[in-house]
Amino acid sequence: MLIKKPVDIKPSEITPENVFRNRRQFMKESSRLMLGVAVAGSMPSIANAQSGASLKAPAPVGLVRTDPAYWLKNKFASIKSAPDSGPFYTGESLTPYRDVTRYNNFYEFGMDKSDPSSKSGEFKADPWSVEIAGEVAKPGTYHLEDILKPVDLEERIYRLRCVEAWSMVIPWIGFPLADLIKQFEPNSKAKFIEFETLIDADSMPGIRSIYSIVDWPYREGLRMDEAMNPLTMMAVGVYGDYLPAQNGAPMRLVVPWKYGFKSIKSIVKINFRETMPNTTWNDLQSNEYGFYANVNPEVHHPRWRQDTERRLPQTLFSRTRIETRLFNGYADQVASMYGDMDLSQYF
Ligand SMILES: Nc1nc2c(c(=O)[nH]1)N[C@H]1C(S)=C(S)[C@@H](COP(=O)(O)O)O[C@H]1N2
Ligand SMILES: [Mo]
Repeated sequence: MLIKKPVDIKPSEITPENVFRNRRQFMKESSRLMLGVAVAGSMPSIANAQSGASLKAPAPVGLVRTDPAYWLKNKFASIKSAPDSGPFYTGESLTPYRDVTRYNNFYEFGMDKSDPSSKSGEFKADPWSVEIAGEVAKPGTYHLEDILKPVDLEERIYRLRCVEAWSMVIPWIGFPLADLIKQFEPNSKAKFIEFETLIDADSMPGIRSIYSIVDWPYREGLRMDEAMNPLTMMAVGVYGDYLPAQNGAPMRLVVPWKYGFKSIKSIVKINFRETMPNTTWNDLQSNEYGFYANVNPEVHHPRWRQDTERRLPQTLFSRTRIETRLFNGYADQVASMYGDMDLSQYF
């Protein structure tokens, strides 16, 4: 019937998660081991041994993804693992890889949750360049490899809360957006930052579709202080591997205290501006989707109450509905940025 026998599960469906879990287990064990060594008094070797441990993430076989360039592969050899406490860790069960990569919103590939994974086979994430424009000292079009050269990749586990009242817990790989911003030296007029997604009708069937409601490209934006907040991240991987097309390859934004639609995928342009940019969902329906889009259980969307959420995966046997928290549980990190704002007006 509907219940999957283990034999029906292809290795490609389970490998990334196994790799991820094994690596974390390995990290834990090796850091315990190293602690012993530290007590024995050989401190300098610890850092090396630990970064050596994170080299143990073998590339999963048969995974649906865009082909990684050699340079990105090299960067993935030295990822700092997620901590076991603090804001870059949630303590909740991870949403399985299957759901993270099969239940997606990425309208460029279609409007059904399964479209991004099933209709992105033509999408190519390499070569990839990003245009940097506006109020910066170093505008230009840069190859992604050059943008990523100076950054260190790390793993962070974040909640993702969609405005449709479902949520996931996802182990991302990436770096603070602030590390990207600093490279291009924004000037004092740069008060907002605007992002755009690739438009490629050939590889993105949602763009060709006559049912498409979006005025492409998909656009999003942040206030500069939000962009510089240490929680705001650019992701280039998930579950210890490269981002699959459906999750926004090769690079997407992750803003965990805001509704998922702010976390724009497959970014090709970053524009530093003095004025607040237009954003896709706000343009489409401004009474439903604000610019700020901070997760807020007290401000309801006309079609979805926002005080609870469905934590995925939902199965026949578990239909977990949990309470939604202000700023998606990240209030300690972000509430001070909105101190004097009426959040029901600026939703
Ligand atoms: N370019 C683009 N980015 C996008 C979207 C989209 O349709 N196009 N959907 C957004 C929405 S509504 C959500 S909930 C998240 C989902 O991210 P995920 O599929 O990686 O979970 O991506 C966001 N980023
Ligand atoms: Mo969403």
